Amino acid sequence: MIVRKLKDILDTERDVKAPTWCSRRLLLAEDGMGFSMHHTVIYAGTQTHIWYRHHLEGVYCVAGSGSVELIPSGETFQIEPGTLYALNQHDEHWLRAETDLHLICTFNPPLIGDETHDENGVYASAEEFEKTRAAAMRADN
Ligand code: 9YT
Repeated sequence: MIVRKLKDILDTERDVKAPTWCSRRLLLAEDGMGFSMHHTVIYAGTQTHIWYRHHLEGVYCVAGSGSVELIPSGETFQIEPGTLYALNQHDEHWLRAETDLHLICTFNPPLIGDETHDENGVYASAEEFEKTRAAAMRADN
């Protein structure tokens, strides 16, 4: 069994920080569950362009308020505690936070490490991520 506490991963390599959010990666691929699970905070007053071409993501709100707008249709859904949205079609979207938005996010396939969005709001596929990580390790040696 894996037991892990949020307080024990804060400010470690599992606490990934981006300009509009932080993502505390409670479960990653190496944990062998077949999905990753994160406690993510989207900062109040921000908007983030997201498009997970290589992943499916389920998002469950536990605190705060905001909205998700589908691109290109503009269809918008309010997010509040108790709301789930699932990007079951790799949906491109804007995520907006009115107050700090606390979200439990699950990814299939699981994230591997410190993935962050590229200029299109995309996380690299597992293959691309491992290739980049191996190249960075080679450059370090
Ligand atoms: C809800 C969402 O997609 N936020 C961006 C961060 C991402 N979910 C993550 O890696 O936790």
